[in-house]
Amino acid sequence: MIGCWWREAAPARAGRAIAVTAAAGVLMLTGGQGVASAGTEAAPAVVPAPASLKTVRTTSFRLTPQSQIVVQPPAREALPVASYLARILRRSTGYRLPVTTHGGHDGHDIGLQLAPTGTGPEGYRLDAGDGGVELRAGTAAGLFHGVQTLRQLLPARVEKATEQPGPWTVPGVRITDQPRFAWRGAMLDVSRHFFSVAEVKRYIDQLALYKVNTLHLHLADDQGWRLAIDSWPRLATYGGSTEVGGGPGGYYTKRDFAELIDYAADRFMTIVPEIDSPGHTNAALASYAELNCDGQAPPLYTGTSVGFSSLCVGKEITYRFLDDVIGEITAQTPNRYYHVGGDEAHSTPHEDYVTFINREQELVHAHGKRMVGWQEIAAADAAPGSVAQYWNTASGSEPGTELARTAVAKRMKIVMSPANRAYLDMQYDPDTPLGLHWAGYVEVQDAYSWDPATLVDGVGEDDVLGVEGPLWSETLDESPDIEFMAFPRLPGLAELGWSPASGRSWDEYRFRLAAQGPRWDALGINYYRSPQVPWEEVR
Ligand code: TNX
Repeated sequence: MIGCWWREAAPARAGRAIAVTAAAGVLMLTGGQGVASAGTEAAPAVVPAPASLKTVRTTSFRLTPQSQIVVQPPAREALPVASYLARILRRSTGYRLPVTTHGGHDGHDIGLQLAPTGTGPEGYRLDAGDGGVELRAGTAAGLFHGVQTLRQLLPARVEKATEQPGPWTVPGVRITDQPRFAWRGAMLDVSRHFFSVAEVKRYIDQLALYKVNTLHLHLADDQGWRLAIDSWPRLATYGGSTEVGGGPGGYYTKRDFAELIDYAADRFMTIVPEIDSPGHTNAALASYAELNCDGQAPPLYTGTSVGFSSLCVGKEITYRFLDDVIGEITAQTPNRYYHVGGDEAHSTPHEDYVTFINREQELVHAHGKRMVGWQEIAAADAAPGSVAQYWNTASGSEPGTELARTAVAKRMKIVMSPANRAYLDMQYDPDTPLGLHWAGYVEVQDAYSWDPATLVDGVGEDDVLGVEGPLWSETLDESPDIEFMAFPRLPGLAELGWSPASGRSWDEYRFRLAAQGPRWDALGINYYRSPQVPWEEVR
């Protein structure tokens, strides 16, 4: 079994001023928005790379003070997306940009239309040129993802919160785009350190930029229970009262949680809740003595060890507790999944573990959801359509690779989160001031240069539901910390989840990634200036 042997705590906070060395000058920037190999045609620097993008050099679009955002009927679902776009563009351009449903539009306008485009439930078509911008999708989600692409086609200063000088030009493009995988996720551990509603919303906005559609919230672990459960109130009020290092912790009220779910939904992102079990449960065990096999509540825990706690598999109250918790949470979460955790249950005998996960799966099904869990749940009688989240490193000898094949044999789906590629809490190198390194150091190239459908022998394209970047928070406690670990790796994982497998290469990607830097500067995102990324060459 893979252990997690990291150092206890990280030293200073990550600073912004990290020196960057520019890489070889063979690529050039064009028009402030694109990068291209010398002598070849410029391609706009969009991340994730669209499935098909053609630049049309003879034309371009310019936003003007007269521009409108014109929504074609049927408008009801498209209007909120148009308003979202208008809010972003108005701040930096200072233009009025009225959203209207009246009439046609001319060369200054941005048109949004819900119409079949043959690009699936999340795809879109985007044409830009001197005739205007035409964004079409079969769903509002598709329009929303198309809007994210449009943002990246505009100059980086469009992301600023205050009025900036123009011109606001979009290169001539024809884009047809749709995702490779349905689950493009990020996980945030709000247990080891608590993050406020505002901090989670900030991360949601950043994830939406890269077409991430799943936010997995790790809501309970040994160090803290972070969601109010009416039938077991002490979970939050006591179990949520501290965090790693002994800080004040915190929890989301039901209203807070509903606010997060709505905020995510407005960005076409779904929240998958996780209550880790049967291990990683000290906060619950400390809150209710009756959940312990010996009837004794342990003290709250503020360290970073794993594998010492377990719910009591033999007691019926354990399942009444789970039924209540799962019932209250699933009543709030609209999507089809509930994450049971299931990892590193080192204090639960294997037979008990299987019994426990089987019973928990029944409860998840009784509440109308599919079970998701870390790879270990594949050892239980997981149902077809349940999801195993792969977290080992695929070196070949690890238990996770076998568990992943077991999961496939059970017709489960796999979400790929290999720790040495996708774990956003891994340090970039030995000097990274935050994070852990039990799975190794994960530089930006390591995080990008792999493929979800070829990583584990016996797990192919059809078995993979998607990709997720987990961000464990033993060493992180505020937004700048989240950002420093997620950026610039998260956009690369998002691209693995969205873009076609063919034609991707680190040598090309790193220039598109570098072009994101000025956007993050404009948005105030605290990112790691990896020396692998040619930041200076795209300024
Ligand atoms: C392993 S991998 C864990 C978490 C830790 C993380 C730190 C897995 C499913 N669990 O409990 O927070 O490593 O990187």
